[in-house]
Amino acid sequence: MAVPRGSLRSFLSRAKSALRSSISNKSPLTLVIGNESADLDSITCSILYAYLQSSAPTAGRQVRLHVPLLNIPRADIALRPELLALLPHANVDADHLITLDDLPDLARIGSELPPDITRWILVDHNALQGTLGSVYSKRVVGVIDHHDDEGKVPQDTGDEPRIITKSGSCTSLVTNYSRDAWDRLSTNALSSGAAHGQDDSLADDSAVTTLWDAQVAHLAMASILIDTHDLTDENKTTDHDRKAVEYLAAKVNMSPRISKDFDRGMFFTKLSDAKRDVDSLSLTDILRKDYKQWSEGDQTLGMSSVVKPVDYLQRKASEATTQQDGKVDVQVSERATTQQDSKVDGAFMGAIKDFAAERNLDIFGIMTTFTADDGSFARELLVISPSETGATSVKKFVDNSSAELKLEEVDGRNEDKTLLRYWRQKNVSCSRKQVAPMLRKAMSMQQ
Ligand SMILES: [Mn+2]
Repeated sequence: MAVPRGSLRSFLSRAKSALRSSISNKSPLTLVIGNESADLDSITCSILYAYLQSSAPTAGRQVRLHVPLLNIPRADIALRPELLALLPHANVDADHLITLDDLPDLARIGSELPPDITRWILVDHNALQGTLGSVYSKRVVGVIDHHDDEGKVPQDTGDEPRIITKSGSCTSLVTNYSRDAWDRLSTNALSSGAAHGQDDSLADDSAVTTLWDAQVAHLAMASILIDTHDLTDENKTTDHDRKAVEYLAAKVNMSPRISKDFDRGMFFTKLSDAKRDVDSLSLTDILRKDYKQWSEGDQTLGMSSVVKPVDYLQRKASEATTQQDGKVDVQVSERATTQQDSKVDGAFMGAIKDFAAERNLDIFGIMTTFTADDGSFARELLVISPSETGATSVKKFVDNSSAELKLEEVDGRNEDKTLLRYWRQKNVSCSRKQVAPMLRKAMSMQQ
């Protein structure tokens, strides 16, 4: 079933009710899902893909309603201040978003949402992880992604895309893939008068459809700007990203109502400031905010990406332990951007060991990014391993990758059977997208 062209807001409401009725009637369902870190990129590219493919015919393909699914529980939306800052620009409320809470309970999901009625499109990852992966990975019909190809999606995806290529943001790839469909949608809406009567405050159909386009364009542009530092990060920005931003800026400029107030630099700064403002979050929430997990054989790796240095996290941990009620409401000072190179202390070590133990991890890695005192972009990598096999994998990783990553040790020891390594990562061009595969390779060498 194709849906008539409407705003993103009305599309998300329709998609949510379609999901509900598919679950109760066992009727066919197509889902578009980003990765389980559910960063801004994963969220926006799944929504963009679902919105455009649900409304716009692509040659040779049946038009179906696509449901965009955030790969997190609803409560975790609150951990993403940059998303909350962005949603008003797209005229969407957090309640409109569709999350894992809208699926049946994971313990019964295979019977309540049988795999054979589902089709899955993966965006911003190319191997479905966890429970969803074990139940639905054979039902993946298409992928658009910018991570290393894990070879899990069949080479021939028929009418559906199989695009896996390097770009700063996956949303750029989805934007570029969808531009013909989007342009047809804008034109069709204008000629058919589909928008008529949906927004009385606007003078004519053209104003309505250009407004809807501008709102969707904001949503998409946000991730590309965040992932490429407003197209200035040379290590990340590709032609895909530049091309997509140019196209999206044109969509914004088509709307007289939106374009008069739009300033790309200010838009980027607003989102970037929101993303870096984690002072109100607890240490555990900061670690959960952008977290991914993988299994290799019988070992499990978890990795958190964090927008503050280890020193900041250490102070969060020690302040948390001095709070009677366990709530962190003390502001950690912005000395945080200064790299202190502190040794890892007891409170922090305890907190990250607990985090790893709760998830049964063999290796837990934390990658930090921040601006150093001299204004340069800096990275750190910290790894703990509470298991013997994990520790062996970490040593292999060090042998194989420390030269490439230019790791400089800040702290390293074994404590109560837990191995700890903490480095400055001088090769700042490698993010989790590169470092996780290096760790996973070291893990798989032990199988
Ligand atoms: Mn991404």
